[in-house]
Amino acid sequence: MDYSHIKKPDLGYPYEFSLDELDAAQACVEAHGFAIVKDVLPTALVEELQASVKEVLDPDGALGEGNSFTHTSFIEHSPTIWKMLDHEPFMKAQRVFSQAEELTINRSAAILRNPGSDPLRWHSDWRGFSRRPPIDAGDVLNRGPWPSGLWFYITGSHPTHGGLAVIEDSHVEDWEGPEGFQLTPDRGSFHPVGTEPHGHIGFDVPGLVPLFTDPCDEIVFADRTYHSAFPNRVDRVRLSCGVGFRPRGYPLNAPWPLSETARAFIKAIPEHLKPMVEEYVGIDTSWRGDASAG
Ligand SMILES: O=C(O)CCC(=O)C(=O)O
Repeated sequence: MDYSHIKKPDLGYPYEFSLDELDAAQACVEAHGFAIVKDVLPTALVEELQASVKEVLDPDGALGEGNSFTHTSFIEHSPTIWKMLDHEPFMKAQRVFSQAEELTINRSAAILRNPGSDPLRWHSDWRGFSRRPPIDAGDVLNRGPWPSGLWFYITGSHPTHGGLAVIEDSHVEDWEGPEGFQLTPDRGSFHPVGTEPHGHIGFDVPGLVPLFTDPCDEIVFADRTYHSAFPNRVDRVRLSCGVGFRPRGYPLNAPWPLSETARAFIKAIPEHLKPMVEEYVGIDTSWRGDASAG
């Protein structure tokens, strides 16, 4: 399927903002579940990030055509992304989006999608739909009211190039799914009414907003916003990375010990950035809570 016919939509409200319009951007996230902020990072840093994502995720270029890879503790392995924490325009924006003056690093990620890589299943990152005790790391890290997406598509976001798509207004608590679809039983995804409850893959969804961004732009979406990624159908790798924050002092009680790489990261980060990692818990993607057994 070719998505080159998809154009930037006119939604009838602004959803692209400059760094001088952060309050309006946050109002858009609250009203519609997403926003784009233009030119948040300098080009030189974006070029360094591109090299770092490649170096950490696929140093030998061995991943191969059609494959993608997600790194879930990128910040522990990439001193380059620490430079974002020193870039005040970026940090000012994150304080607005996380609605807090004092921030802790919640999690980080980088994704590499080679040419030919598949589209992504529609999903919400929010893990608070169920009130069960946490069964995995996502349940621990993704149950707070902070934005889920604070992404940089550092090779750009475009429907032909594995770009991001969101569903406008899907971030509200009582959202029931797009017209013609119903939520899966765990509410993590949706499927066409009357079909098996498997998360939907496809771009025929009412309310879909394809996001077009340049490499220095930030994509923000709310904790519950449903999103997907187009397949990569151009002959260039697609790279993205992001750091997510939570307000400092938020009790998380992560049940796993800090990994060796998390401890090394906390030790190595420059002194003036240490307040942002005092409450960093890292991530253990192999951790399973008791409730997962039953
Ligand atoms: O691969 C992408 O662009 C989207 C990633 C994503 O949706 C996620 O990590 O939750």
